[in-house]
Amino acid sequence: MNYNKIAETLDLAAHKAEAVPQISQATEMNLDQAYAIQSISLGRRYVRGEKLVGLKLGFTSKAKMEQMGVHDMIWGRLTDKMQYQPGDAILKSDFIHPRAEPEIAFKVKSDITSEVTLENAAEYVSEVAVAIEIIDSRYQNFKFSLEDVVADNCSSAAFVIGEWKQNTKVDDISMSLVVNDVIIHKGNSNAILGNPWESFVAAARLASENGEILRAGDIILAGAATPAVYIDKGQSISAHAEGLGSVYIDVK
Ligand code: OOG
Ligand code: MG
Repeated sequence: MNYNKIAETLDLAAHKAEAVPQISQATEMNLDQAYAIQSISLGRRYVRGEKLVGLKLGFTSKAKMEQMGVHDMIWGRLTDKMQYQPGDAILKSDFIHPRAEPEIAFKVKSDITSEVTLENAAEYVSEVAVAIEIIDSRYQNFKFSLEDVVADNCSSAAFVIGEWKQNTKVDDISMSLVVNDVIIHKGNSNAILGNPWESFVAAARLASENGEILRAGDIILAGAATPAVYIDKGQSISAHAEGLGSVYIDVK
């Protein structure tokens, strides 16, 4: 398998906002290979000047696994170019078929070099926030196998984080995704692995298993609590989380 070629195909698909066929239809690929392709394709972004700012987990809720027909948690990388500020507008033309989902974000307090558990996780987090993740599969029809989506950096495309808050509860809180003032999806944060802190623990473990160190200031997106929704020009998208407030982004 030509890892570099596949990484290039996926990176260019994202860069040009043009969908490509699923890799797995032409090439057999296992998960390790898919993560290796993700890493190479991110390397191309770093060469263009993008900086790694954190990690995201995906398929941490049943709602998402069922929506996408996959069965396992995945992780991907977030860069500074993907980050927008609250109230910014994203350009639909920069994406292929973007979807939005409500998320919880953690900010890493200090470099993580030892094991994180549910008991000590809070010591490694300075702040938490509500977030919107924009996912945009580079595959035609937003259809993929688990290996395909991993190679495609887990559909990561953009994200926006609301006001960071200290010492604020993120487990068992209600969350919703709103489009133009209409609630599209409602859920509870515990849909994320039973407790979103489990996502932070998993991110720390996956990072260290894969030679990434989570550093002070890094952002972790815990995974969506509800299914994702297609978004379109002219819409205003917001995510709400009980106690964390709201964040919004416009689509132009
Ligand atoms: C993959 C990304 C999944 C989440 O929060 O579960 C994800 C996809 O659905 O395209 O970001
Ligand atoms: Mg997500």
